[in-house]
Amino acid sequence: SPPLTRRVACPDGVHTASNEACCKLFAVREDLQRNLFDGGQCNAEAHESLRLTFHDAIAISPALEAQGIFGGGGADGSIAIFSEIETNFHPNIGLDEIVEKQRPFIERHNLGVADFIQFAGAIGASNCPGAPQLAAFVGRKDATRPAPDGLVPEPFHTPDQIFDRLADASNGEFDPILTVWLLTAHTVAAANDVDPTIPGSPFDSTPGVFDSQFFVETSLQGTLFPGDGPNQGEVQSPLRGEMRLQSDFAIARDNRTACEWQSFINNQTKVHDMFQFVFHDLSILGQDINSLVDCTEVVPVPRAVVGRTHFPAGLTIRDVNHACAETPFPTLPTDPGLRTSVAPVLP
Ligand code: HEB
Ligand code: CA
Repeated sequence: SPPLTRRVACPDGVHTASNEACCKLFAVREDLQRNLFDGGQCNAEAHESLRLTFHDAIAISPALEAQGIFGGGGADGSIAIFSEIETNFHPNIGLDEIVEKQRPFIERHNLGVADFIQFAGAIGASNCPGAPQLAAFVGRKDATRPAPDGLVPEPFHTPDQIFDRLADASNGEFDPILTVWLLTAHTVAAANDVDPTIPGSPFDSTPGVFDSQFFVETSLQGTLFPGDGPNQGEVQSPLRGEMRLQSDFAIARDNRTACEWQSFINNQTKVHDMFQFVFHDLSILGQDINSLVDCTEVVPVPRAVVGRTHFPAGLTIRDVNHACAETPFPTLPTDPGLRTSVAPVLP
């Protein structure tokens, strides 16, 4: 049998941890769950906290550095430390709100800003049934300067632009396939600012569940704009109340990624495992893993996914844009009843 891991007793007198550097995270976790995530919900703030992890981490560019230009520090907290600069960058629209909601938590706890942002995203995601237990590290170096503008992908960017940007940020690791894995996050997501007339419009019909419905619903023929669209970065969606990003639409149909996209449908193990893998690497972009302490044990193991993969009521395989030539589209049941509209995610 494996050797027992020696654990340390934390100063709070309640918890034990594999490394004493993890002890301070227990109080941060309880504070977040109670006071930001409504007692452990996969709520709007949980979604926004997960989005913030990406917008902080992805702002790093070895390509700019090679030209002698500062390329940003990746997961270094710069989006909150220099929020007056970075939340004014166009792709970061709306993130000023979650940055300001998180700020008092950062002030109450003795944790770096970079560590806090990634930890809050991991705790938020843990409230969404079906999500993986996301990685949590302590010890990142906080930013001393803001990231440059132009490094966060926009929904109106082409797949080429997005694939190039993600590859640059990760020294080639985030290729088109891993970009699909990263986009699994849009299964617990909504848009507030793409169409400001309909804030909280989700990308799938189950924004509170980390399931594969996002991959099903982005594969359906678009038939309507849920609000006053078309807006920049928006294309037609298949359901009233549902927002579809042009970038998700295009990557779902691109010949480099269509089969990978389809492979997530009805494969919860893949949804779970691939996002766990890519978030680990996303969350430490620009940092040296050897100087970090792994505190993933503090992140709750999420509940299992609820519900089965399905076509929304009234829609069937005939409504699919079948973009993967190699593999048949999975056989799925259709939800019973009349077609309904997708409810917004309210703050
Ligand atoms: Fe994301 C959301 C885009 C990736 C996560 N996004 C979102 C939005 C947009 C985007 C536009 C909406 C905003 C508003 O509010 O209006 N993304 C995008 C792009 C990309 C992405 C273009 C690249 C491809 N994401 C991503 C990733 C992640 C994410 C990678 C991970 C982490 N997002 C997210 C989330 C959300 C979003 C979670 C939701 C938020 C809320 O709900 O609020
Ligand atoms: Ca979902």
